[in-house]
Amino acid sequence: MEFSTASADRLGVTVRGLIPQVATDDDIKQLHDAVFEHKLVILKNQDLPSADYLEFARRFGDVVRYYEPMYEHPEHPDIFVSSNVPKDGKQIGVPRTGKFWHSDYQFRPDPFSITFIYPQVIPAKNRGTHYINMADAYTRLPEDLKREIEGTYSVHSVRKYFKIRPSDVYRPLSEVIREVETKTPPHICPTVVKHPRTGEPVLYISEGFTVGIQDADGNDLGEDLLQRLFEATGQLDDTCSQPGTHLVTPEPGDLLMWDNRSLIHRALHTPTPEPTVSHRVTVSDGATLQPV
Ligand code: AKG
Repeated sequence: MEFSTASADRLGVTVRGLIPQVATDDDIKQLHDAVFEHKLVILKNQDLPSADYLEFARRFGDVVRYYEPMYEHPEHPDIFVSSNVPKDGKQIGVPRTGKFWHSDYQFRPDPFSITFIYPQVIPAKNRGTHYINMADAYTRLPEDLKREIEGTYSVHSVRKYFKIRPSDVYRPLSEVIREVETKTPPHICPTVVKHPRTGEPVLYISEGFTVGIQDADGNDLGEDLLQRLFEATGQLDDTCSQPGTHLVTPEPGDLLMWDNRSLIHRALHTPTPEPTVSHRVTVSDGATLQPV
């Protein structure tokens, strides 16, 4: 296995020469450490059948199946499919997923430790994913804003980006909203968490899933504070060009794995109808998020 780190303004580390099916425990440990050190690892030249992909991911934690079945791979339900390519005239998975800043499962108390993405069909133009390292973003916050959020808690919910399912057609919206709020109630987490592996403080908020901020007694601190945090971290910049925002454009054969508790991401979807398919697997290490 050969690791090469990107230049200072790029995110992550590239790994060549790994054959996941024969990876040793030491290989897995090195990769696991690299995910937490560099936040993003890109495994090059992969050609993995889905069953082997799942086996590989399982070596990093418990594979967690996404809670909404419409995203499932038809033969491997633990794989979440983002696709705009129908198979035999049928939609597989969900098109245009993740086109907003978020960390996967941030709206739940048990966010994934690592997200794996294995692109299957890559569009020629406008492809890739933007990332922000929220541990770095925290260190860049102005001191007065850091002080303002000390000891606060953020409220996360899926409600802004929950996708209407085919089975919701003809249902009253109020009923769907009630179901979303019951099944995935808003959850409250320290605004700055201590990363369970690295110990780093991470500003744990995203424009997609964070819907409120409150003090330790549960008093709402207002939308303005949240907007200032999104602004300061580059999440309101639709050009995604603020320092600290990184675009990663995969090549065929790339398998990406990243630290889902440090990075927030936002998919770049092509506005033209180019085919795109990717397979996502998520794992959990069971850690809960604690304040710094
Ligand atoms: C998540 O819930 O973790 C997602 O990534 C949702 C993506 C989407 O539905 O667009």
